Amino acid sequence: MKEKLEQIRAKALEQITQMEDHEASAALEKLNDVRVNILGKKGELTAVLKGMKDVAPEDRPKVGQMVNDTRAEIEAALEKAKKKMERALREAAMKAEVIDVTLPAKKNTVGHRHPNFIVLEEVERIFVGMGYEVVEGPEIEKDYYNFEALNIPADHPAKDEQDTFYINGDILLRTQTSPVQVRTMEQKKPPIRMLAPGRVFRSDEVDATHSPSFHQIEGMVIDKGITFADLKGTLQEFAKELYGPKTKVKFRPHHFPFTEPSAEMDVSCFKCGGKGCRFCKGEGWIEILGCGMVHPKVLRMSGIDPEEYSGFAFGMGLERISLLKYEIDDMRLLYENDVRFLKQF
Ligand code: 2NL
Repeated sequence: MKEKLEQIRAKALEQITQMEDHEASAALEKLNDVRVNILGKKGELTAVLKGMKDVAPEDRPKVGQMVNDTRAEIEAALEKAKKKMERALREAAMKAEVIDVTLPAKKNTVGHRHPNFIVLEEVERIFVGMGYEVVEGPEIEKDYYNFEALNIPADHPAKDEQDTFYINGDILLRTQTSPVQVRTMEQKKPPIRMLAPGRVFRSDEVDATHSPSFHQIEGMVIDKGITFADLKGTLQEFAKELYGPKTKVKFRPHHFPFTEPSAEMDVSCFKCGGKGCRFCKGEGWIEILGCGMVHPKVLRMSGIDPEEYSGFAFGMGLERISLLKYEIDDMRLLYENDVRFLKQF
């Protein structure tokens, strides 16, 4: 019995010592195997304990003591090895997680203001300086606000499904920001001095100068005694602020259903000063906006008496102004938002 116990003890301690050379996580598992094989229900030491009935009664206390001592010694060795392995595991994990505080910090990549936004803020600054209020409105509109209230008849080519995104027969994606002005006229008594910038939609194929979603800035002034002279003076001032004090403007007759009379405004080429160059295609002039006196029918439909009040309005494409200002030759670049492109402006 004594030899048997000695043999179990020696084998167990040897196995445990061997384990310490193994990779820690595998060794922890094997350590448990040792525990089960020796101390477990069917373990070797347990078997010895079960054999006690064959030991002479007078020897039992002594043998029992020996079994207990052996068990305690093996348990202590197991516990010690387990602690050692757990420490090794923890140290390995800490090593793997080590933070190198001398590494350079991760670069913080900030974006850049979009050219459209830079131009929008500039245009807003100019008109706010002249007492205008910036007003926004819904991008999904009623046919009434987008067309009818602007004196655009049902059979007008702009109303074609080819040009306008319809949600249904009555609801559409606005094709201009004029509905914002109509809504303002319905709600406010003149004087009105407003700027209506925003996203608009037209069913266009994407190319260097077209996109199905783009931006417009419209403006409108309504008060007693507003004339075409106010329109001209205002827009001339705007052009000088935007393109420099030497800028000249020229108005050409045009037609819009919502203004009468209507005009398009050109500015003297800000590249060549009007002599004619590649930029203005030899013209010396560059078209930048459409404008006119608000049609009396449009005023009346929105509840403003055209006998008492008159006004002017204008509209420009934001992308067009950005492309010209920054000499960008393809509108698609404005929608890609590649920060390497945006950072140039
Ligand atoms: C263009 C021309 C224009 C307007 C927009 C307007 C709005 C109301 C009444 C009358 Cl509520 N007019 N807006 C007037 C003239 C021209 O835009 O070429 N835009 C890109």
